[in-house]
Amino acid sequence: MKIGIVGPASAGKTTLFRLLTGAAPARSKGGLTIGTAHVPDERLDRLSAVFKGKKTVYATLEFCDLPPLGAKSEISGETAGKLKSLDALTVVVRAHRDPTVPWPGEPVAPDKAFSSFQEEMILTDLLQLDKILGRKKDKGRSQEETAFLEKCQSLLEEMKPLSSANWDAGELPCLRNYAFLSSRPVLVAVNIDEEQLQDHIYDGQRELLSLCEKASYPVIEFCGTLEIDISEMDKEEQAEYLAAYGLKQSGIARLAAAAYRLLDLISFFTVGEDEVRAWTVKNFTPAKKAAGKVHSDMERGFIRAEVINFAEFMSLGASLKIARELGKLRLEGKDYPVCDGDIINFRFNV
Ligand SMILES: Nc1nc2c(ncn2[C@@H]2O[C@H](COP(=O)(O)OP(=O)(O)OP(=O)(O)O)[C@@H](O)[C@H]2O)c(=O)[nH]1
Ligand SMILES: [Mg+2]
Repeated sequence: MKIGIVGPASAGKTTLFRLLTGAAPARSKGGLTIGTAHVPDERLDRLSAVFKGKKTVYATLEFCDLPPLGAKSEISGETAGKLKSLDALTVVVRAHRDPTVPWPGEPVAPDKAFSSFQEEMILTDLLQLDKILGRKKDKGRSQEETAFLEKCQSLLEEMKPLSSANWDAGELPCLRNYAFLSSRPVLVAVNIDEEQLQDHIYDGQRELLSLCEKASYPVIEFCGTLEIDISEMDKEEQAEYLAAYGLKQSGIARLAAAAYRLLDLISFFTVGEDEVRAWTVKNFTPAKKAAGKVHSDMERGFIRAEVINFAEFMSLGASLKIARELGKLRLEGKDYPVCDGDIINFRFNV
């Protein structure tokens, strides 16, 4: 799962990418700069404290730092190709007013920058759709497919991103197959300054939030310079610093968590003295398949999953022994849909 960081020039894309991916060196693949980000998880920290795990392994996400869009957020053919290879997009827009950071042209309010991007995404799809519909050799297209393409066309002509529509199970294969840009899940990251963070307001905020609500895009406001300071502090210092702004989590932690949810990903945990670890699966993954994440033998020889959810585990005094004695460790079969926060011990036999 890869998430592209995209937006106008100098919006703070690379700053965000570096904050998310930390010290790990970026890799380059297919013209993309890729880095791995940890998904902070307070539950995992607490489990690690309970089990005194020698190692704590967080869930990860891959982010890609992209070159800037055109002066009016135009998406070039080359960029469109890159964006289509990604599973979700984080659009960075600038609200901060630091005069030492030059704008690429006239200053653009964040809501305007975002709506330009959305329009460009829709226009890119319309162009692709025109080509598809005009293609002679595809005259043999099935009725379902034609209906799907027409539905796309009417949505796009109303300037609605394809991600905003409801798609039934029959349409989903088409949606995946055509990979239209505006069908991608989108998250909006607004780069604000400290004063705007303190006052909870910036120019264009109301308009931006309303646009994003309509399209069901989550919005994360972060202050790039402040996040750099925070990333250099230890945990205690971080907490104090954030509390002074009335925040519980850093913008980076909020963004990583939002990206995880955006991709419909959940975490289950395995616990032990050696390692306390979060594993990533799609929501509703059956237990047997989830076991395969940990080890292929566990999937092959799957017998049962011993499960307790994090919240219940903590409410029972954070003890597996007590949970077992009270019969609260459920034995689940191969089709059990794993839930976010499940602590699982896979029983297997190979
Ligand atoms: N004052 C201030 N400056 C910031 C903030 N975030 C980023 N910058 C500065 O803005 C400039 C551009 O930031 P980048 O992260 O390189 O932006 P970018 O979007 O990657 O830029 P391009 O890749 O050139 O399009 C740099 O000088 C950053 O130090 C912020 O929150 N506040
Ligand atoms: Mg950059």
